This record gives sequence, structure tokens and C-alpha cells, in this order.
Amino acid sequence: MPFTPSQLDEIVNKYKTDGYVIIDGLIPDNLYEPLCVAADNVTAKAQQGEWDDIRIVGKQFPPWSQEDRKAGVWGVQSLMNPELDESVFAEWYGSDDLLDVSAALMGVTRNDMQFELFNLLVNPTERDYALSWHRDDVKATATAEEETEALKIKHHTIQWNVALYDDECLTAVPRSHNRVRTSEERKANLEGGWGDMPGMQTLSLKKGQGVFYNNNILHVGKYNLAVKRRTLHGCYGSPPAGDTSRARNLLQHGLGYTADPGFKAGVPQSLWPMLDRLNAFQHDMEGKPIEYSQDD
Ligand SMILES: O=C(O)CCC(=O)C(=O)O
Ligand SMILES: [Fe+2]
Repeated sequence: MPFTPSQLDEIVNKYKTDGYVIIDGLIPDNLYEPLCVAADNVTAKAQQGEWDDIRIVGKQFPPWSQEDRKAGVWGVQSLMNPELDESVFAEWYGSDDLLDVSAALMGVTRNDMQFELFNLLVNPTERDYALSWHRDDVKATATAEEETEALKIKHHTIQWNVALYDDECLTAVPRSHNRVRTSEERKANLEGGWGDMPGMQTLSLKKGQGVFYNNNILHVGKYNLAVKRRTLHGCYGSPPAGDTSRARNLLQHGLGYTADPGFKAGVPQSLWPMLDRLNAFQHDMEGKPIEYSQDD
């Protein structure tokens, strides 16, 4: 159901104040079961070694090395890659409510949006795993001055987790997206800590709910092997013309498959302008070295 302008205002205000907002009903009823089936299919491929674009237990940020994969899998990358042959993912990535909320949160219209990443977060099966407290796009080693500068930058993106099953894996410190870390937070960020933090809140999702969050809010993921997790995790961008700052966050994830002309024909038309924008951007970046947001 479309969001009213006043609902969108409320959502945007909460997101700006707290650094995140939880929203109900982002999965149309007719897509819920097909998404669950597709999520299980791609998870099985990742776990059985039939899909290599995965997040491997023991390492938080890309690149992941296949040599480590026996430790288990905590994420399946590139859900819309045609090689996975699960078109429902692109169908939902191009769905109206998701696009409308995302555009509002970035403060742009749908015409300004860029096609970006779409992955799946899953429970590991070999052992429990936890990331450490972090911001996605500020290095743990940043000084207070560097952190202040980094947090001022407009990132032209919106990131979300939408849960197919109840999910309590993501914990964040509300309102930490626009202030420097406390010494306790900095220490955990630097030393791999994932324990309790003053003011933290588990961003619990019921199935079908989504959390949209500033990926520089201080957050941590904790994964229990006994609790089934299939959480849709992705982002859109809205970089102004000529702005290449999204490269650092995006290109490390390998979006080359989107440039294949056959790819466009297989995704909903609602995504075509967004896809053209991404491909023009990838074309401009060709031959330039890939930067990573994080060193570890
Ligand atoms: O598991 C999650 O929900 C969060 C993952 C995360 O923080 C990350 O990929 O940087
Ligand atoms: Fe993160």
C-alpha cells in the first residue's frame, strides 16, 4: 500500500534523529513465499559450494577468501545475478513501497535513484559468529577529527535489512550516526569487541519488517547458528551527477554482471533508469583501482 506524505515525513524524521527507522509491511503478500523459497535455494547453493559470492564466517568486510569457506557462511551476495536464476529478488528490489520509502529517506525522487547492492544475511551453520562494533564507512582507526569529517559527508545512499523471519541479529547505538565514538565504543571498534554498549538497542524485526539505517550508525551483528536467519539486505544510491564517492562502498562487491545487456531485459522496468545510472557510473570507473571502506 502506498505511503502517505505524512507517513513518509514521520519515517524520515525518525531516521534522521535516531539513525534508523523500522517499517512494517514492505513485502507484498504475493512475494513473501517466493522470496522465502528463493532465499533457501541460494543459501543452500552458498553452503554447498555452488555459489562463491558469499560472506565467510570469521571476516567482517570484503574481500572474502574462498580458502576460509569451511568456517561457514553468514551472507549470500549478488542475489540478482542471473546465474542464481531467482528473478523474484529483482521483482521485489523494484517494488513500489521499497523504492518510495528509500527515495524519501535519501531526500530524492525515484528518478534520481541508482541500482546498487542486494544480498542475503543468513545464520551460520558451523558456529556462532559476531562482527565487532563498527561503522560501515569510517575506519576503526579514524581519529576524532577524521571521524567528525567522515560523518559530515552526505553518503547518497540508503541501506536496509528486511526480515523474512523474525530477526534479532542487529544491534545499534541509536543517535550515534552523527557524533564521534565514546572511548568505550572506539576501543570495541578497534579491538573486535561485540559486547554490551551503553545505550545500545537490538533492532528486532518481526517477519516482513524492515530497518532502514544510516550505515555509519555504530552497530554490530551477532549470529546464532540455531536461529534461522534469511534477511534481505541491500541499498540504493542517489549520487549527484559526477559524484564517484559511492565507488568505495559499491565496486568492491562486484556489480559487473549488471552491465550485461541481457540483465536489463530480465529485471522490472521500474529498475531500468536506476540500472542505466549504475552502468554509466561503472563505465566511468573502469580501470580505476578499487578502494575498500575498511582494511580488515
Ligand atoms: O548482520 C547485520 O544485520 C549487519 C551486517 C553488517 O553490519 C555489515 O555487513 O556491515
Ligand atoms: Fe555494518
